[in-house]
Amino acid sequence: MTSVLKDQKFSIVFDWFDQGRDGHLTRDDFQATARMFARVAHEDDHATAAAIHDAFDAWWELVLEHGDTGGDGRISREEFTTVMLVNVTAPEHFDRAVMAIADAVIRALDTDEDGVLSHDEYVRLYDVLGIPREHSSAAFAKLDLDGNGEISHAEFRQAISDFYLSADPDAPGNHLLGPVTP
Ligand SMILES: [Ca+2]
Ligand SMILES: [Ca+2]
Ligand SMILES: [Ca+2]
Repeated sequence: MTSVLKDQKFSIVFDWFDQGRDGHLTRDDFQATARMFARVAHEDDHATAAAIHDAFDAWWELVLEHGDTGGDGRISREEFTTVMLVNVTAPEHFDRAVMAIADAVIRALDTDEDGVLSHDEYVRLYDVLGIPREHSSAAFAKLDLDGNGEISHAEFRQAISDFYLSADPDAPGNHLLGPVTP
């Protein structure tokens, strides 16, 4: 198994984070992406918004410290896919920079506070992030691993792990952001 699939998934993330659409990632891009994610939180829920911003700050610091091999203070696509593979998804970094966002997002999406995400609760994430609905309903079906019509905290964490860590083309979490075809 090569890392072609992972490269492709990280490249999707790169395009998603490149809010300035200039082909490089900067601190501004990460902060803009954090603001977009923080919109899932209720306007009074400052703790969740802060957790999301802290995690994106940590992610950016990792990317800049370990990934800016060209030393120009911004991150090219190649620098990003490499630093994601080598550093950000390493066990000592992944929870703080990536899973912390997932945990905050789940709390914000579970508006009825029953500990699981219904279809309507889940697809609101995609609306906030600007991902088309046709992808969100397909993703919900794939990520609901036990098929009980709800996405549990564990199922969502598994999806995030699959997406960022798995080189398996059949991993359900590959569908997190829509179709992936290496
Ligand atoms: Ca660079
Ligand atoms: Ca719920
Ligand atoms: Ca389920």
